[in-house]
Amino acid sequence: MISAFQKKKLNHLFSVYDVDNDGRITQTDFDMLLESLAKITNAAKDSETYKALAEYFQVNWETLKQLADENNDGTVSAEEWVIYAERMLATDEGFQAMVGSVADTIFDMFDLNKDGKLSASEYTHFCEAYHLSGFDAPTQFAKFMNNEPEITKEAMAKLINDFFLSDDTNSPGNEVFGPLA
Ligand SMILES: [Ca+2]
Ligand SMILES: [Ca+2]
Ligand SMILES: [Ca+2]
Repeated sequence: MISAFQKKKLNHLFSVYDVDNDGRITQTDFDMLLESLAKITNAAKDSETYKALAEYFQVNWETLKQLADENNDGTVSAEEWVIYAERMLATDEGFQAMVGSVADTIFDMFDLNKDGKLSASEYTHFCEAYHLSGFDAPTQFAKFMNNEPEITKEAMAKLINDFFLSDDTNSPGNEVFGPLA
């Protein structure tokens, strides 16, 4: 069972994925993410980078739809999302499938200078691509840094782990996708 606090975080993440704010996750949200990411990484439509990104988002959306769209209406509601996440988070394999590889890929996408670390400006790009708003990204980023100038992949994995699994309301990872409402 997930706690009420974990559920709150999952609902927050749902709103992150629901880029166009229509209350459900659809292909459109993934298309919008693809476009903002292509823009930030300067990937032209006919480039290999763009094709790889498009393929990545398509596979992700198809997988999510297959696993979460219980009523087969082609969209994932907030309720379906929480049920799906709760099921995935219940086992190590599920956690890896839902979170592990995604976190790695997203880190690599936004590590724009490919130095294996995430800087405040790279995190800001991440927030822009996901349309996270209502807060100052560099200030937010500073909360995660732990006296280091940048975040390593391992440190980010720990933050993301805490986002999904920690029940400690003081965990810095709780706000890795922006402050909780
Ligand atoms: Ca949507
Ligand atoms: Ca559905
Ligand atoms: Ca970097």
